[in-house]
Amino acid sequence: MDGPSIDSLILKLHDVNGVKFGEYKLKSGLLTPIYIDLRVLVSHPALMNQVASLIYERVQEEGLQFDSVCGVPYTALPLATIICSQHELPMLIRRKEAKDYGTKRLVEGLFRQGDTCLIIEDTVTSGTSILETAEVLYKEGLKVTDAIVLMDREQGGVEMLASKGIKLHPIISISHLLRVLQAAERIDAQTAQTPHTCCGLLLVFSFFSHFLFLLHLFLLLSAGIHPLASKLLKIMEEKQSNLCVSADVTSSEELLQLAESLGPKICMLKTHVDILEDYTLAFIQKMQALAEKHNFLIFEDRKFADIGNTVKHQYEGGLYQISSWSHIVNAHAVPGPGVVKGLSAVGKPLARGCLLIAQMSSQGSLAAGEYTKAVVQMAEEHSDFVIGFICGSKLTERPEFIHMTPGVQMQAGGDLLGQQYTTPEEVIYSKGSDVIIVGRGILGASDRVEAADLYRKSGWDAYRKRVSQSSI
Ligand code: S5P
Repeated sequence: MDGPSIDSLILKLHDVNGVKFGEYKLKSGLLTPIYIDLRVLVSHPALMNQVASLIYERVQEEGLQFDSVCGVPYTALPLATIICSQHELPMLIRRKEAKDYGTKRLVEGLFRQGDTCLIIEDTVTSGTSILETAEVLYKEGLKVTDAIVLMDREQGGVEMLASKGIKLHPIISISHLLRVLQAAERIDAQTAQTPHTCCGLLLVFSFFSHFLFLLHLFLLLSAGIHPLASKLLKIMEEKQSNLCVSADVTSSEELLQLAESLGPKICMLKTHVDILEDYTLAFIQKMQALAEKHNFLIFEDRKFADIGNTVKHQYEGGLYQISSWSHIVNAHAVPGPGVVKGLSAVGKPLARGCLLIAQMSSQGSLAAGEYTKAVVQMAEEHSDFVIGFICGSKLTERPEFIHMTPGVQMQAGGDLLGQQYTTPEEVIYSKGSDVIIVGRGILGASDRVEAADLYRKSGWDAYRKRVSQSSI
């Protein structure tokens, strides 16, 4: 593949607004200096063909051997389709949503156990989306050794995927893209020097005064943490939110309304699907679409607490099929490590994560002292699936664990059934937790969106203050 064709492609991508500069406003309201959006390709068929050809050329140059091709949904799907159609290669489609009819397969297309599948992606930041697709393919018995990406934002994707056994072949690096655009006088030297190789955080935050804070998050992201934990940190940073709303309502319509209206304010939505009076898989698909639209994770607060074999069924099957849609679940450690092993057998191949309940917010909770210490040890021994804790305060300095705290309201106090409340400032700044979980503090407000924003701001200010002061 020659340099000139890549350089001309870069200019064309810029022409069609696939690459944007300036004070570009993200959905969250934050400003970002470089925005890459290759979804525009579908409106420019000639460009789409050019990109597809470049990808295929790279496949040939590398001499890659594979049995089928899978595009990461959705932007890379049409690219994979064109390549497979033009070169008569078998394709696989990875489903993103749980399907409530037919075969319930997560991968469509014919394949044999042990087949190798090549992954195609449009843009890579940390590599998480490629890994998520690979994990689904692994679960079906496929192998993934290589992935090709058009645009590499140079934020650790190559390294992260290499550590998981996947060789990433980028076609355009963001530094090259900036050089080409500067040479063509599309951007000035200052924009071309925008920091882009350190981490996405520096890209997204245009305020450098919080350098310590950014560096801290960057170190966390590069510490080889679970992809889901790193995804959560990135969502937090993009949306400036460490707020998880506990959507404890009993109608699915109200839950969807909450997800739609509070979605932009939160990093995570916590559900108790077993309190819904009208649960259906159609509802959960709408919920997944809202999680995608507003960029938040779903956490089903199922509190598994049985032997491994039972929790495996509870997680995967039954009415709720929790593993098919919930990014995160939680579990009590009372049964011993078997509970994590059972859940992990189902959740790990789907790139899901689990929180262990190390402390509880309710009065008289027995989850304390030596028990809590044993829970932390259990988490450390299963850090490939356990991403953190439900707890009241920071339990370990190991950066890969996320601490999430329920029992949060603007005023300390409690309810009549033993719930105890602490303020966001106390939980995040003083106790060192990372995420506040708020239910009735928001659900009981006359304006839920306004209340959510108050909690978001309070929690985030406390987080930034704490992280900025911590020694790195
Ligand atoms: O110790 C805990 C653990 C959890 S997950 N204490 C809790 O309150 N929770 C959950 O957090 C609880 O099940 C509820 O869904 C939410 C708190 O709701 P709130 O209305 O009291 O904020």
